[in-house]
Amino acid sequence: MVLAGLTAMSLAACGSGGSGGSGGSGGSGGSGGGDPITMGFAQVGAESGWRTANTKSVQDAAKSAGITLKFSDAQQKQENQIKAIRSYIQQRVDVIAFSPVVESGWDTVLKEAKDANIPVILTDRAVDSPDASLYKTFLGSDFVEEGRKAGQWLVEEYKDATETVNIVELQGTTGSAPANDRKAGFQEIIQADPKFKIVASQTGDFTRAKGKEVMEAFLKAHPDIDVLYAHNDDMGLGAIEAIEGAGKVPGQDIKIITVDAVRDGMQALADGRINFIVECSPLLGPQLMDLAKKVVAGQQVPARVVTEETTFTQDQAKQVLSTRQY
Ligand code: GZL
Repeated sequence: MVLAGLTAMSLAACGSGGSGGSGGSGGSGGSGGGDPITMGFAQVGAESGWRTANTKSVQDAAKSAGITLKFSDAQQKQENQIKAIRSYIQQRVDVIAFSPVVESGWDTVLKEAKDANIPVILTDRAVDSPDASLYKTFLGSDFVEEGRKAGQWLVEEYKDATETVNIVELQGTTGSAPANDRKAGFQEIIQADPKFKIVASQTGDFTRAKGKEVMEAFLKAHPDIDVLYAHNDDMGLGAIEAIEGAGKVPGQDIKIITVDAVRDGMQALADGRINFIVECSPLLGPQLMDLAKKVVAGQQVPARVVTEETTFTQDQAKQVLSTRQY
C-alpha cells in the first residue's frame, strides 16, 4: 500500500506526459532508489570549438554529479542520433538527453522513448514537434535573440552610413534551430533599414573548412562585400582565411560578426580580425545534470531553461580573454 501510494505520488508530480523516469530503471537509478542515474547522451558531432566545449561540459558535469554517462557522437547525421537514442531505450537508461542536429523528424523516436517511460531532455538545440509531451524540458540559448543582437550591433555600427551596406551570411547547418533562428533574428532587425542588403546567404555547416570554401565563392561573386555575418565563430575563422587569401583585411575591409565566443573567436576579436561576437554558452553540463536528477526523481521542471549570455566588442575581448573557460 505504501509503495503504491509513493508510486502514485511520484507519477502525479512528474508533470506533462509519461512518468518522471520510474520506467527507465535500466540504469537502476530510475526508481529513485538513490542508485547512480544512467544518462544516454546523443551529441551532434565535433564540428566546432563550441561543440567540443559543450561535450567537455557534459562529460565533466556527469562525473561531478555521479551520473553514469553513455555518450555518442553522431557526426552531424540525424540517423546516427536516432540510432543512438534507440540504443539507449534498449539499454533502459534512466534519462536521455540530446541536441537535435536539425529541428524536424524526431516525433517517432521520441514517442518510442515516451512509451518506454524514459524521460528526454533537449539540450542546446530544439525540435519543431508540436507535441511538447515528448520531452521534459529544453535547456539552451534563445537563438533568435542572438540574431537580433548581431543585427542591433550592425545597425548601430552603420547608423551614419547613407550608402548600401552589402552583407553576406554564412548560415549554420541547414534545418538546425540555431541556423533558422539566428537568420530570423538578424533579418528582423536589419530589415527596418533598406540600406542593409543581404547579397548572398548559404550554409557553411558550422565548420571552418566549409566557411572558408563558401566565403571564397562569395568573394568571387561579390567584389563589394562590406559585412560578413557568420552563425558561428568557426565559419567566421574559415572565412577570414578566404578574405586574407583575396588580399583583403578582415575586420576592416570586411566587418565580421559571429556567434559563440569560443577562445579562437575571442582571440580574433581581440586581434581586430572580427568586429563583434554574440556569446552562446556551451557550458550546459551542470544545469543538464541538475535537471536530469529532478526529472528522474519525478519532480516538476520548467518547460524551458534559457542560458544566460552576453556580447563582446574588441575591447571587451582583450579584457576577458585570459579568463575564458573555453
Ligand atoms: C548553438 C550550437 C551551435 C554553435 C556552433 O547552440 O548548436 O552548434 O553555435 C555549433 O558552433 O556547431
